[in-house]
Amino acid sequence: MSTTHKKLAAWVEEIAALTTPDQIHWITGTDEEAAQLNQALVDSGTFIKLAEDKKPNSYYAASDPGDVARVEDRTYICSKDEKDAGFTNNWMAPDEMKGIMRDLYQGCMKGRTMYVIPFVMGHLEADQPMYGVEITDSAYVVASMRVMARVGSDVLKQMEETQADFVECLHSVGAPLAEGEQDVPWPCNDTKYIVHFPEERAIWSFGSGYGGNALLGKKCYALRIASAIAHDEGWMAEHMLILKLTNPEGKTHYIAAAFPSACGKTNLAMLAPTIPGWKAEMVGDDIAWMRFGEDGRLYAVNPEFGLFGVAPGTGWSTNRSAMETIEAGNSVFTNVARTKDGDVWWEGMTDEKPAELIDWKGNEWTPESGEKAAHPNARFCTPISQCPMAAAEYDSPNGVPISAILFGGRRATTIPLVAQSRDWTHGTYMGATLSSETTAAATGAVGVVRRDPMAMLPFIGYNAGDYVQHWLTIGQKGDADKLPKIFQVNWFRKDDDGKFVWPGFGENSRVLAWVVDRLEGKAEGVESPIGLLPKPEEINTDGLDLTDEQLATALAFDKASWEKELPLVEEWFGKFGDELPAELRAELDGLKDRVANA
Ligand code: GTP
Ligand code: SPV
Ligand code: MN
Repeated sequence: MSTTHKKLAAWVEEIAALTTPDQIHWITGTDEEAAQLNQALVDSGTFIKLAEDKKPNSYYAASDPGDVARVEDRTYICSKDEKDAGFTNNWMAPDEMKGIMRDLYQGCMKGRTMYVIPFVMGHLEADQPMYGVEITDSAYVVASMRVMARVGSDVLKQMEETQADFVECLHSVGAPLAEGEQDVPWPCNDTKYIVHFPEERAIWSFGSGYGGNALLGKKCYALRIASAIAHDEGWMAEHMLILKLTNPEGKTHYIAAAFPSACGKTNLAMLAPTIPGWKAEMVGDDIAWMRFGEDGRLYAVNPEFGLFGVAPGTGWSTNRSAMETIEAGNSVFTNVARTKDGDVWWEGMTDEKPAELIDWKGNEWTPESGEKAAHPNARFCTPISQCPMAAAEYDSPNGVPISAILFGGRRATTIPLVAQSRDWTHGTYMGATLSSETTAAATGAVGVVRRDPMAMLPFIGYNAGDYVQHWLTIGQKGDADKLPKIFQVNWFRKDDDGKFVWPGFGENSRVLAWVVDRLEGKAEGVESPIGLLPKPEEINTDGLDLTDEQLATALAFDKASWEKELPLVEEWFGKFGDELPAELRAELDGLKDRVANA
């Protein structure tokens, strides 16, 4: 065994005996190793190398058409007690699940290499480094994990020195190869399981090679397992971007924002402000771990090292920084379209569509094809360090103090552009009742409104009632004037013609400016039943092609739509049963009164 870490050595030996790989490869993290793995992926047909003068050291992969997104219906929280998984999660008794999965894992790496990836989520020099080790039989997973997390020998060495505990992350694509059998470009299995054992801090994943199902440091560890750890230890693991915003006076605020999958976190994290004098820098684009600092403020760390971003909609006019990040190379593109000259393309990258492409399914494509060239959940996987507007703090072990938290989602109606909560409890209510139209980031129907508490519906690793209570508890622990102020936002409200009323993207800086003005006491706002709304004149619309009526539509509290919304919230709260915290019930009761009297 290539480690002096006793627990790790024993675990690797046990898994190798179960899965019977041809060989074991301990990932060191060097560039030479990456080059070898990339070449092996090209040789096996998983990767196509992109043209060096277009996207240096970058690769294209097309998944199996049935393995393109997270599989929420195959995702389980296997706590000992069913009650601890709560109503938002699938559950099975741990022993029963392990029985099923051991049968699946039996010999599942035959004909393949088993890779052992030591990694750390967050900084290696954090006060409490959060280690993990992923065992996988997918070189694609290794290539992606290398971008998304800090991996390799440095991590292993530090783990060995302290015999540190780590999260066991077991992954197999579930496609053993018989003697002499030719591999397919994207091995996977129709049977998929994404399973978490929160008490053991362990993850077992089988059958999928797709991002959130297979790069286990990301959603499985940094959200589901970490949220359970955070609940026990008094901190927070959240589905949030972290943005550093500096106003024209030079004052900096750090803002965290929770939006459901494919609802705009990466884009807001890479905001290009359209109002003069404002500067935005990115600290994180998907996950925030927040702990109280000694000064009583909440500090957020981005536990990741890379960006796994939605490709479609990312373009030179909407997200220039993301385009520059991928231009720098060292990236993996999955389920995008390819140009004939060895580059990538997707819907929304350029205003004009290329005359011909090879679509994500490998077919010849022209603008007349009538089909999308890239899958709607096509992704780029690229190092944060290459992002031209990354704040130096993305790599800080201790994180940044958060001044404001935003909750947002895709809602065509009802939810205004921005509203400030009265206090932390009201803000927790806004988060707990957050809703959004479903997107292609998970399998299943798209465009259906569902409740998505704190944008964590698919990622809460324990009982949702305990989770919202944990938010309230954090608020009780914190000092009211040091806690972040909580706001709700909605970039996706539509007019009667079905068009977005707010232009979004860089123009969202105008909304953030109001948020900052509120933090600094420069904007007064106007009370409404649902929270404090901006006065229209408090939103800077200089140079914006927006009529007063359109602004009013974006900002409006609309009584009729809230009368329709309240029964939906009532139904949602009903699902919590007696686990619904009384404070949240009281918030709903108060809201009902205010809406009725409006
Ligand atoms: P995950 O990586 O799945 O967690 O997604 P995300 O929350 O980071 O979403 P992302 O920023 O990748 O945006 C998803 C889609 O929404 C992309 O197609 C964007 O172009 C689009 N989008 C993002 N911000 C805005 C906005 O302000 N307005 C509009 N209309 N669309 C937006
Ligand atoms: C999401 O779906 O929220 C993502 C992509 O960020 S994945 O890592 O696949 O979960
Ligand atoms: Mn996400």
